[in-house]
This record gives sequence, C-alpha cells and structure tokens, in this order.
Amino acid sequence: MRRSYRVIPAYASTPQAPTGLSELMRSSVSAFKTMNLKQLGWNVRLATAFAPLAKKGWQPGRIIRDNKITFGVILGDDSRHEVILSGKVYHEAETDADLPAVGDWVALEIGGCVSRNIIRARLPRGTCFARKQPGKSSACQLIAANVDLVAVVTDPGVDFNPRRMERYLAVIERCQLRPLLVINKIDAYSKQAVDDAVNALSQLLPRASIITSSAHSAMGVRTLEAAFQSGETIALVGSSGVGKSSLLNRLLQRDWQWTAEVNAVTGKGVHTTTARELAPLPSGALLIDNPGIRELQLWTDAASLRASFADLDALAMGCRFRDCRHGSDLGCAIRAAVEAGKIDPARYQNYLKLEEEIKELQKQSRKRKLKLH
Ligand SMILES: Nc1nc2c(ncn2[C@@H]2O[C@H](COP(=O)(O)OP(=O)(O)O)[C@@H](O)[C@H]2O)c(=O)[nH]1
Ligand SMILES: [Mg+2]
Ligand SMILES: [Zn+2]
Repeated sequence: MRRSYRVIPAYASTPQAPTGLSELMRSSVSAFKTMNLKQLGWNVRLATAFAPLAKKGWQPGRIIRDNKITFGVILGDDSRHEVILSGKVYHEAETDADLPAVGDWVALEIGGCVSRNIIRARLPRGTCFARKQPGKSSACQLIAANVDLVAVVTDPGVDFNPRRMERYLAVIERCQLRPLLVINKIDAYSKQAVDDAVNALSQLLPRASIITSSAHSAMGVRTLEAAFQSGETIALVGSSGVGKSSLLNRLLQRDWQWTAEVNAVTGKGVHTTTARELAPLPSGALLIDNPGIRELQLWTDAASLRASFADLDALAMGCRFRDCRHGSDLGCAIRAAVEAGKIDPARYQNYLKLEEEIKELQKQSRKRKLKLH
C-alpha cells in the first residue's frame, strides 16, 4: 500500500512576477514578517532551509488546518489563506506521511497560477508525531509535524484508563516529544475520584507531569497555560469527548473560528472538530486540536518499549535464561517480582502484550517488503 489519494494536486506552472515589484515587496515586509514568523515557531533551522526558496519569490507559511482537499495556512503577517498542493510536492511524497500535514512549514506561492495559492515545497520537519495507521498495515500516519509537547487528555471516570495512557506515552517518547497528562472534567467528579486518578497515573507513569483541569469551571486552565511556552507547538490528543476542543476554547478565550459551525435551524454554534487544526493562543503557544483518535494502535519499535518499561527491562537481566519470555519460564525475575507484589500484574500483562504487538508489526513490515520486491 502506498498512499490514499486525497489531495488534489495543482498542475500549475509558476508565472514569474515582475522582479522589481516582488523584490520591493519582499524586502519591505521581510523584517516585520520574520518577527511574526517566530511566534509561529519559526527558527534558524527553518530559515536556513527556506533561504533558497525565498529566491523564487515564495513565502513561508505554517499549515494550520487540513481540509482533506485544501489546506489552511497562516503567514508571518497573520493572514490566513486556503492553499492547494503542487503536483511536484504530491508526486515527490513516497507515502502519506511525506505529504504536508498540520504543523508543517511550507513554501507558498500566494496568488499564483489563476490566482491560486500553491504549496511549492514542504520544509524539513524538526519532529513528527506519528502513530500506526488504523487497520492491519504497519504504515505510519502522521498526526502532526513540528510538535514540541503532546498533551494527552482524559477524565477521572468514563475515559480513565492508565494502560491507554501508557501506550500514548510510549508513542510520544518514541517520537522524542515531551508528554503531559491532563485529567479534565474535574468539576464533574468528587475530589476523591480526581485524587485516585492522579495517584494511579503518577504511580504508573512517574516521568510525566499531570495537570487536572476543568474546561467548564476553568479550574487548572491557568496551570495548563503556564505549562506551554511561547512559540512552542502542543498537540492535544485523547479520546473523543474528553474536552480537548473545550480546553482549546478556554485557552483561546473565544471560540476558534473554524470549529464554530452554525446550525441553520437553531442558529447556535455546533462544536465538533472534524479536521485537525492548529490555533495560536494569546499566550504565544500554538495548540493543535485533534479529532478523537478512535483506534490507538502503536507505531512503535523495540526502543520505545524499552524506554517505557525500563524498570522491567532491568529486572529481566536477572532472569535465569537469556531468552526468557517472562511467561512460565523457570527462574523468571519479572514474574517473581509480580508474585512478590513489586510489579503491578496489569502492567506486566501490558508488557507482554506490547512485545507481541511489536513482533506482529515487524512481521507485517517484512511481508510488505517481500511484496515490493
Ligand atoms: N463537566 C465537564 N464537561 C466538559 C468539560 N470539558 C468538556 N466537557 C463536555 O464534554 C463534551 C465533549 O467536549 P469536547 O470539547 O467537544 O471534547 P473533544 O471531543 O475532546 O474535543 C462536551 O459536551 C463538553 O461540554 C469539563 O471540564 N467539565
Ligand atoms: Mg474536539
Ligand atoms: Zn523472565
């Protein structure tokens, strides 16, 4: 499987703008734009990559919305444009994950062929937040590009599942991003239930910070805001319905324009996130809201498994046999620790399942390679 066809490429040529005028426009706005680009996450790495593209008269912009057929981009002067992909960028992408995504920086031709705005190139990514694609294939799906921190949102009740949080964390760490756990909707639960949720997560995942919040009462929202630095890109993930979009609106202090669709009958805003989008916050951070990730499947490898189970891995050094599978094997140090009550049995089960999952992934990727040759 290569990629699904979903972006209509523009087979447009680049008409040359009159040099004098475009030069003038570029030089007069460049200082102003550089200043504002920084607030969108622009840095030296990107500026270096963009330098040769600037000579073609293209402008740097950041993708803030994926409309499936078109993209929404924001420029350094805060203007927002709807853009399409050039045929070249489309054809040069080997997989879906190579196509521009929310968070990506692109070189744009604004008002190009037949007044269309075209993505002429995608700049190299600093980071990628990616997961395994739903379904059987082991292909990777990009959630967002150039992300610094991933905030996993849950609630203390219905959605609460520390094992799932652990899996999110494994993906986040494999992508070398910083994790943050958010327990939202605390207004709707007892203090005891919230404390229990915090304790369960901090015991299982001691290396991740935890913030409790309520998008309804605004409790903890300031703490959340303080955890995001200016110019930093944060991806909000978690099950549908946990309050990601509500938190975003709280942080924005208004409704994000693209998510407020007005119902023709009631005249009220209907808030459902159908697309992935990036919103600049008044605090200077950039927040990416994701539609619910229905099926979290790991796109992970042995290294991330090792990282999230470092303590179990250390224990495995004490197993009698080198190839111990930590099941019914004689002299298994991990099983002994579980039996002695030192390791949570559920976490041990998860460890065994993750190993199987990785083996399955590797098998599938081998099969795919065989088919290609
Ligand atoms: N009680 C309570 N309800 C919330 C809170 N945050 C969101 N909700 C509700 O939960 C539902 C889903 O919220 P939404 O922001 O769309 O969740 P998303 O799918 O994660 O983006 C809506 O009915 C919200 O009003 C909260 O902090 N407390
Ligand atoms: Mg939402
Ligand atoms: Zn063992």
